[in-house]
Amino acid sequence: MNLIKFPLLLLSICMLMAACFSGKKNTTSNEPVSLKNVFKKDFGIGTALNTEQIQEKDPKAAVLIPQQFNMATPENIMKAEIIHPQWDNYNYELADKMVSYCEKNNIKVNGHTLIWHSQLPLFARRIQSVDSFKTFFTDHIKTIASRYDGKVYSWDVVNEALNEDGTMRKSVFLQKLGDDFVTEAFRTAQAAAPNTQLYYNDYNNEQPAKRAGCIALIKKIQSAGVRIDGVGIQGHWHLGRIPLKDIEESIIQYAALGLQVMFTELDIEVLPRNFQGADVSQRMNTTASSNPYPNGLPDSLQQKLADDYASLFKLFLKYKGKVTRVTFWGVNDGQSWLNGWPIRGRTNYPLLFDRNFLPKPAFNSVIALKRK
Ligand code: 9MR
Repeated sequence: MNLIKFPLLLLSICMLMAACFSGKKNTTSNEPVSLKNVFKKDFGIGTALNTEQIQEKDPKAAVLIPQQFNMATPENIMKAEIIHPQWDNYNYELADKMVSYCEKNNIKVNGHTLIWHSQLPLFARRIQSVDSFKTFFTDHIKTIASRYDGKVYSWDVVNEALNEDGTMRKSVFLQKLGDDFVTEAFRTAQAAAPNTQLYYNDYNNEQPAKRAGCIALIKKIQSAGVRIDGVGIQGHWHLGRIPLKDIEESIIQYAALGLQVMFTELDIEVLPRNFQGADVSQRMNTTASSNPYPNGLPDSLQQKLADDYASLFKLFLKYKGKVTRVTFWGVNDGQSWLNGWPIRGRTNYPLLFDRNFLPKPAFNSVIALKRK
């Protein structure tokens, strides 16, 4: 190679590498950097979808969702209260729309959720007789799981059946059906949806006591010869207090049961809160300091959030293969449930995209893990 051409060649290689590592654009096209592509070989990247997003009423979300995510969970519209409002009446409109929207955009749907004590329809809460409640329980699972078999990729068959100490929550299901109800839910789902992945989902089940209860529950299902394919750790955590050791231990222990491990409702609370978890019945009172950042998150906290997300994704990457999906609980900060819980009307910043759908430093820190 002659002396004139060599520096030119060197320059073009440098420019190509700079473009490649700039964190803004892919080199091969003008496509923005996308979570689902960057982590394609590692695990699925999901988001919760709300009604507006499913109906494509939100133009910016309509662009961002298929660009960034290859998996999605309906935030509310497949919960019993909405999909099964009366004994003999199922309302599939939004669930069908979700399925067709996701099919069109190559997004796998995780149905959420067949059996949960919360957001039950009024008629179900009023059922007195054990026999009628059993019929409701079985019909509900059979009808919905069979309708969507092959259309949704997976189901959270049972959600949040455990207390913090690992004992069974005294839900209406436990009271009416006894503590085999979880196994029975999976047995019924398995028969109705043989082509669908079946998961147990909970929050704080990375914590040792609750994890032990969760493992006992899973073993019980397995020893009854019933299929369970995965366990969801919701991942509603707090800034600066991500329980990385417990999360790592949980991935190892759950995977040792032969299950896929998923982080199913990931968000990081940056506002003051005096308890951990996601029990929707828990509330806090408004005080003068409960909404400290109505006009934007200070840079120092923005950075802390970026560091927390990077530590989490570093751990997820260490266990890729065992960790099969990471789902954020919402598309952008403005759409997060944490703006309204446990105190209404706060301005929260728990996700990777800001209120204008723009990537935050936390997005860049997560992407940067794959660019090292
Ligand atoms: O994000 C959901 C919010 O819009 C609902 O009002 C709330 C009430 O049921 O449920 C939220 O989602 C929950 C999920 O279904 C199960 N885990 C905890 C989530 C946050 O509360």
